[in-house]
Amino acid sequence: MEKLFSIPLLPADYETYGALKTVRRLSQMKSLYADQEAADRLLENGDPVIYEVYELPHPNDETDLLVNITVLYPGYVGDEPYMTKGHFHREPDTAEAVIGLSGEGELLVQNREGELRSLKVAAGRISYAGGGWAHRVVNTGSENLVFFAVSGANIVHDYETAAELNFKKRQ
Ligand code: S6P
Ligand code: ZN
Repeated sequence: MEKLFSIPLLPADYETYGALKTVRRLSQMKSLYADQEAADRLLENGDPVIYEVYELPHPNDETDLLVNITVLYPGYVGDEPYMTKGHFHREPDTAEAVIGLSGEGELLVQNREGELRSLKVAAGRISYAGGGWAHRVVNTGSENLVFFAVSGANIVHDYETAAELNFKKRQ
């Protein structure tokens, strides 16, 4: 894909332009949920899709931007709503902006010291997490939560540190 484009900000249009689609199912992130028995019960009846990420196929040189759309489905594991895995950025630890396209939820952010904050995600609203803040989106509504996320394409996703903290308040 040429690095000059103007396309609709919709998953279907991203697919038309050859987006890479990553499907995240419960079995791939089960350990992140607090209620493991509830997760096991759900998995007995299949492996629900929690979210899908659409990434445009232009080469990600370090001067580019990642401009992904995520569709986060509504649902619960026990009493915990469906959520993304969540990650820190490293090399370099740069910011990310999340812009809601439809639905509603929250952007949980947590720094490496464990401080936890929550920012609203909704259509027409931008939520910004500066460097040093791991970010996870949670669908607190009853519809699909569709959001656009933009960050530098030079980041490395650090899922491990975010999973250790897991967006929980320190005891
Ligand atoms: C990438 C950006 C989003 C997420 C997506 C899924 O930097 O933050 O595209 O990748 O929302 O979240 P996660 O935590 O599974 O990558
Ligand atoms: Zn990110």
